[in-house]
Amino acid sequence: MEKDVGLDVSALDTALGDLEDSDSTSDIAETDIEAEDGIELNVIEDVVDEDRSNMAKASIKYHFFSMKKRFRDAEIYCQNRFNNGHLAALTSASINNQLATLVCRQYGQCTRTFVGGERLKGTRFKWTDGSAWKYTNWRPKEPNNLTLNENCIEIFYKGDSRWNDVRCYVKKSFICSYRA
Ligand SMILES: [Ca+2]
Repeated sequence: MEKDVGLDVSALDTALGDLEDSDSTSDIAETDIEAEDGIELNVIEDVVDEDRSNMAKASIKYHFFSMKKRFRDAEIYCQNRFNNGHLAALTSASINNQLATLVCRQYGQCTRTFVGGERLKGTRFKWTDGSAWKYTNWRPKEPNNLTLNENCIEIFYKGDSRWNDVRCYVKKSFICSYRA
């Protein structure tokens, strides 16, 4: 019986040691600073090349910005900030899922976020970076174009990484992409 107690104590020591190590990195403060200046999202490159043939062999980088802008202002911000910059095109399930997971993990919350999809006409949409419109990932009953006024695409409506058409002039966080 005494032996069992001894084992428990040693396990507790190990757990406390791990806790102290992770506290010393002060993750929270660093994340707050990065959020102001964009958070780099490292999507696996092979997948990007495979799915975006019009940008073949280009190394595509993604940055999440927590600051909120209207869709058009966010697109212009991406263009000005990065060479060949645009709002991000979600052209495959892999890119969609990787970006969504990275934003939630690295920013710490799945906040409503513009990506680069905008309505052309009716049910036709395009990506602002010129990527082909092939893959779609709408939430159930979307795009519903509520009050015929939802011409831009967001992710994380109700925390869902699938897409919602939404008003372009309501300010939101956004993801830029560009060729490195
Ligand atoms: Ca909608």
